[in-house]
Amino acid sequence: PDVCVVGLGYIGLPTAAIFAHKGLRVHGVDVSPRTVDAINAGKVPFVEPDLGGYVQRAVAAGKLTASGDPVPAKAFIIAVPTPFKDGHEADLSYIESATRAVAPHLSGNELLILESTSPPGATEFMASIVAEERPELADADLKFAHCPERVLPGRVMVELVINDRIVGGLTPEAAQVAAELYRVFCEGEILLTDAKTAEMAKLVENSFRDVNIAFANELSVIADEHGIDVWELIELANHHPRVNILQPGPGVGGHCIAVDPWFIVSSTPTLSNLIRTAREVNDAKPDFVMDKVKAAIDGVDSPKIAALGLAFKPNIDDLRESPALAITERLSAELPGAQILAVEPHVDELPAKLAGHPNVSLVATEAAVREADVVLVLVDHTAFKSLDRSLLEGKTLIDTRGLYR
Ligand code: SAJ
Repeated sequence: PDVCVVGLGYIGLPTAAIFAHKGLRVHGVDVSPRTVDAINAGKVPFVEPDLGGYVQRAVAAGKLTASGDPVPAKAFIIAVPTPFKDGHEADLSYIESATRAVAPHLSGNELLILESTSPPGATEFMASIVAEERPELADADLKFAHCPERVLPGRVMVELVINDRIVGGLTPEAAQVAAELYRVFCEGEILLTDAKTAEMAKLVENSFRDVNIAFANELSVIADEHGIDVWELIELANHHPRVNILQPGPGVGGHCIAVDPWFIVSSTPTLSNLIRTAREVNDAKPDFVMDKVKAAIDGVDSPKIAALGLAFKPNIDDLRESPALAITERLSAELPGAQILAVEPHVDELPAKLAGHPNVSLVATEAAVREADVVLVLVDHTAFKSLDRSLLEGKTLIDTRGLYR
């Protein structure tokens, strides 16, 4: 094949599919047999708009295949997870094992790209693993680059094509060759740099957003203390030509913004005070929401709480690192005498983390609101906006998203 993509998740699979769509021969690799089988059958194991069509056509055209092991290719793209360990340090073990799996298939002139979001130095680490596995290739022409993606879940197939792209090489030549590869489908600008700057650029982008959301979340707590409406406050302040405050919520979720800033903090702990504090502010927001709910049900006999939304952001079914889901779990555990009416129009059954909790049930929006004493809005799904507002009369509304203001 032209390209071998290791890791067929939210980034690897769309990337593999779009290369195949452009006519390259692509082989995808994943440790999950379920994922491999789905792809070989032309199917997608998760929800992402338009991805299904790309995969189905690429597999039917014989351009995309999948298996559990890498095969020789001109370029390898590693797109495996980089979670963090207990001390918020990045866990590079998936990158390491993917690199070790690729190493035996190298002949010496390949391009190896790390796409996984990584702490500074990870691309060098990848090269050091190859050097360890294949010392005889020390003087060969292997090229290493880091090419982070910045696509927004839900818009991946569009943003892969139109977003500008940063390509950082361990050598300038490596950056050049990697840029030529991405040019196959990327219509945005391709910006060349060194690998470490590229690694940091990705982390900095998500930290920028995290710090700005933390500002909004801190304002929401301050405004609450003053008894004023934070959404009106932000709307007014944003009329200033150089002010653009983001929206507060119940916390920050997803697998990127709540994770990536820690890679900066753990690489330079004494220098990253603002970034760390922003993370702490956002992570503390669920405590504030819990306190509000506890105050609202104080003195209410067998209270019923409608929790609107479980996803990590509006209009998706993605529950990973979702503050809404975490808060609903805490409601169930910390308020055993309350009944939790969980509402999530994008799923058909309670997620594993809530299934089996005797005081939690999955209920339709209107029914939940009718029955509840307390209505807690956790996600601003469009589907919630059409709710008949008169149903909220006589109930305590805790609206973390400002949906019903
Ligand atoms: N959020 C707020 N208030 C806001 C904006 C967002 O509370 O004003 C919350 C959301 O509810 C959600 C979290 O932040 O819980 C993150 O959502 P998001 O839509 O901002 O971002 P993600 O995690 O879906 O995708 C981000 C994007 N990064 C940036 O916008 C800088 C995306 O471009 C990256 O590719 C992606 O992370 C990634 O993979 O790193």
